[in-house]
This record gives sequence, C-alpha cells and structure tokens, in this order.
Amino acid sequence: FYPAVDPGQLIEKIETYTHGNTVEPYKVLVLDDSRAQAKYMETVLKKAGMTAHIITDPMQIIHALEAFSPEIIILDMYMPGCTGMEIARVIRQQDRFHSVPIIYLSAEEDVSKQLHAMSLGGDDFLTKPIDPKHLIATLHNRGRRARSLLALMIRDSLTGLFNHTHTLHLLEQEIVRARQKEQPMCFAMIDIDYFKKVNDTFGHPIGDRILRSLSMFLKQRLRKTDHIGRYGGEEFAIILPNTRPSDARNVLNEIRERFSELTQQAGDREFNVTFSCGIAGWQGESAQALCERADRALYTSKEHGRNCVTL
Ligand code: GH3
Ligand code: MG
Ligand code: MG
Ligand code: MG
Repeated sequence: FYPAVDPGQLIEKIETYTHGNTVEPYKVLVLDDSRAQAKYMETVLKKAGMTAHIITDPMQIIHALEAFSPEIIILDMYMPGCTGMEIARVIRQQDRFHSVPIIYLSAEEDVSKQLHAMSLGGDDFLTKPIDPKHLIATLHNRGRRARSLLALMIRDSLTGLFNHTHTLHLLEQEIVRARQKEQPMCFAMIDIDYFKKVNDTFGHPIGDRILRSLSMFLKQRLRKTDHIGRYGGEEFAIILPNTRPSDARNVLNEIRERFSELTQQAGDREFNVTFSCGIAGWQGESAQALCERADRALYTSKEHGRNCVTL
C-alpha cells in the first residue's frame, strides 16, 4: 500500500534542496489515528533527516505543541471523535502557532472537501498514499519559508537585533532555564544619553547610524550565549545567562567605557556618545518584575549623571 522508501534517493533529494548547507532538522509533528501510518511517516521523516514527533490521539495535540514546539504539522483528516479541521482550528488559536504550516494528509479525494479543509486553516492538502519524495519536498519548502518568515518577525529591521517582543520571549525562556539549572542570570537595560540632542544637532540619519554602530559594538563585545534586543527607540536590553551580577556589571562597565571613547563623525564634526545602564540579577521573580528592577537601576544611572552602570 505504501511506496517503498529509498533512503539513498531521499538524502540525495534533500541535499539538492539545501544546496549542501547543513540546516537544523525541521521539527515535524504528525497526528494520525492509524499507528501503522504514523510509524511509516516517522520512518520517512527520519530518513529525510527531520525530527519527527508522532501522536495518534487527537487529545494530545495541545500537550504535543507545548512539549515539542513543531515547525510543521501534518494532520490526518478523519479520526475517531474529531476531524483534522477541528484540530487545525485548535492549533490556530494558540498565538505561537498562528502561522505554523499545517499540511493535511488524507485519503480524501473529493476536491471540494479538500478545499473546505484548506479554508479552515490548512496550507496544503496531500493525498495518501503519497510518494515520500513529494512529501519531503513539500515539508522542505514549507519549513524553509516558515523559518525565513520567523527570522524576520523576531528582528528589528534597523539594527538586526531581536525586537521587543522576542526579547521578552527569550527572557521568559532564560528564566525557566536558570531555574532548572540553578544558574545565575542577569538582565541589563541600556539607554543612550541625550540622544534627542544628537538627532537635533546632527540629524536623524546620523542618529540611526549610531544606533546601528552601538548594536554592532554590543554584538562584538558580548558572548554568543547572551541575547541582545532593541527594547525601544534608543533603548537596548541584554540577557546574560549563567552570569553573576558582579560579572555582568564588569562587562557592561567596560563596554560603556569603550563605547564612550569612540569618536563619532558627522561630516567634519566629531563628537562622543555615551549610554547609561541598569542591571538586575535574577532573584527568582517574573520577567516583568526583573525588567522593572533593571529599569529602576537605569533610572538611577540617569539620575547620577549618566554614562554609568547601576546594579
Ligand atoms: P536621556 O539621556 O534622558 O535618555 O535623554 P534622551 O534625549 O536620550 O531621551 P529621550 O527619551 O527624551 O529621547 C529619546 C530620543 O531617541 C528621541 C527620539 O528622537 C530618539 N529616537 C528614538 N528612536 C529613534 C530612531 O529609530 N532613530 C533615531 N535617529 N532616533 C530615535
Ligand atoms: Mg484516520
Ligand atoms: Mg529612552
Ligand atoms: Mg536616552
């Protein structure tokens, strides 16, 4: 009934799709009430180098979304007690999975039923039995598009840093991790000093250039594991996992000093720009409470004359 899988052919196909670059395996969630079908899918996906998570009980969908964080979801149409369309609606109600690709895989051949299912939140309709190469090609295309869309959605376009929403999302994640691993973690807020005056004196494009140069500066100086976000206009947020507050203060103080020494240029005029920083070490509180403490520390730095770091 199912076409035989030729792993050699599949791998060759994948390599042409990825142009030889190694990509993180796509995480694919499969829901099918037939255990045999689900197992077959698992074999095909794994041979294609993807990470498969299989469920046969529709009731497990919410748990599977949380536990597995799929990038692509394959749904059977007809299952005892519910349909794939109903499951698609449940998935779409979750903010995080609002735009995850959903692919129906069903023996249903009635085109009007297929179109109806697509209109209710599906992105593709594939029919069983399916040629594994067709399936894998579809998953690759959907997965690649989903990833590039996601990459755009989480970044700030001026600086390329993480945007406000994603920075908070990362902070939530790092809090969970710090709790699990019982590691210290710090959150720092940076605000450029008298930036309005920089814009007023030298013009908005020069202001933009300084925002980009500070972003580059932070990226170069901080560790790969630190997360840097543009929190607001001329405000930046930095998450420092596995870092003690005193270490965070030393690092940020050095960055502050070095940045303040850079000569900025606007035409033939030269000037310096400084920033103020507030740091809060995580003490078991919520992300919001941690942000508020960092913000208060930043305010203290401003009150103390700017160009300084407060812990
Ligand atoms: P303070 O030292 O108290 O922080 O003074 P400030 O002038 O930096 O603070 P204020 O909040 O009054 O001004 C922030 C300025 O940042 C106002 C705004 O014009 C500028 N700004 C915000 N976003 C951007 C941007 O994307 N590009 C440019 N060029 N300027 C921006
Ligand atoms: Mg079924
Ligand atoms: Mg500000
Ligand atoms: Mg400012």
